[in-house]
Amino acid sequence: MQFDPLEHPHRRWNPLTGNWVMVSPHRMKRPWQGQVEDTPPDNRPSYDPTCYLCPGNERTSGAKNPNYTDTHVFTNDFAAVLPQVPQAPNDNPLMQIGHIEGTCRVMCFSPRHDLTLPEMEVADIQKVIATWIDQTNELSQTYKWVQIFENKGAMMGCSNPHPHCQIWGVSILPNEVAAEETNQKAYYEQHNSPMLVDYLNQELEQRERILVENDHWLCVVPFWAVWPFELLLMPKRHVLRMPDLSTEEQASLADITKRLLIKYDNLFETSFPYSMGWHGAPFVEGENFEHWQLHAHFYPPLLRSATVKKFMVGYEMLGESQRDLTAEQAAARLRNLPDTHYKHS
Ligand code: H2U
Ligand code: ZN
Repeated sequence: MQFDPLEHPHRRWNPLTGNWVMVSPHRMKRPWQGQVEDTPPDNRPSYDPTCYLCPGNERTSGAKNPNYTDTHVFTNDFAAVLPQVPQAPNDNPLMQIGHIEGTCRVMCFSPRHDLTLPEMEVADIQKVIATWIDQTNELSQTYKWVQIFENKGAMMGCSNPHPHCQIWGVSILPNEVAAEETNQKAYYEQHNSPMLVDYLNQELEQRERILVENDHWLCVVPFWAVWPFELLLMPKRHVLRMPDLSTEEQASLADITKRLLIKYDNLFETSFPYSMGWHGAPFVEGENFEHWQLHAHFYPPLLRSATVKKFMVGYEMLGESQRDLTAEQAAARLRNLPDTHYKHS
């Protein structure tokens, strides 16, 4: 019998994290139901007087939002990390305590309460990217890691539908990033080339997992995806960090972001929930980070419809992640969806 990746259970390796994921494609033999389940209609007003992110409104802290017109950034009133923390004793190897300092900011994408990124104009998404770059430049003066992330949708624990993300600056490299640092560095030392640039070139050759691309960006369902419709977005050029993007690459990023998020919304004709975030080279004076490639991860929880999510339980908690739909099948489904948002078609 010959091995067929569309037929036989197998494991795939994630070279960024060093983890394996189990793929069970034979289970996909079941015909695709493709049903679209009912979700409550999304009829938000463009301004909500009770929203703590809308312009001019008061937040829990008593602070008042300015009448901002594009993006707006403020320090989280309930920040998870603080700029100054005393050193804790760390003398018990089984109960170690690590020191961390940092700051948490909230960033509104738009004054419009009713919009989401895929429904915003490309020019306005470009302003979001410009603010991400300004914030990264500012926070990297103090912190070695700047994490930009968006939790979208109640299913991902997002507390407010007003389009926003969070930006944390921290004094340490968190787990996911530390693994990416170690693995990209080891790959570079062995191959003398950045891992994700080599990977990107293979994806461009094979063209089996591409969802959308433009002159400067490539978006794929990564070979090692865990979440059913997980995505990896990367510049086609070797770029270490977001502030290194040219103006043209930023405009092009706004374009591809809108296109990929429209595909997401069209998949189940719902405002698609996800956690997304950016990873780039850390900020440490005098250290070489040539092994890094800037990228964004998109982790959506949905599996089969607007209401059926994938649970990471059982074998996944106790053994390792598992999926049925292959990365290639997921990419084809997304690629074949219309480029016009379902609300406007
Ligand atoms: P989500 O992205 O998870 O929805 O978080 C929004 C953040 O907004 C959340 O971390 C903060 C919460 O602490 N927040 C304020 O800073 N001020 C407020 O008045 C309410 C919420
Ligand atoms: Zn609002």
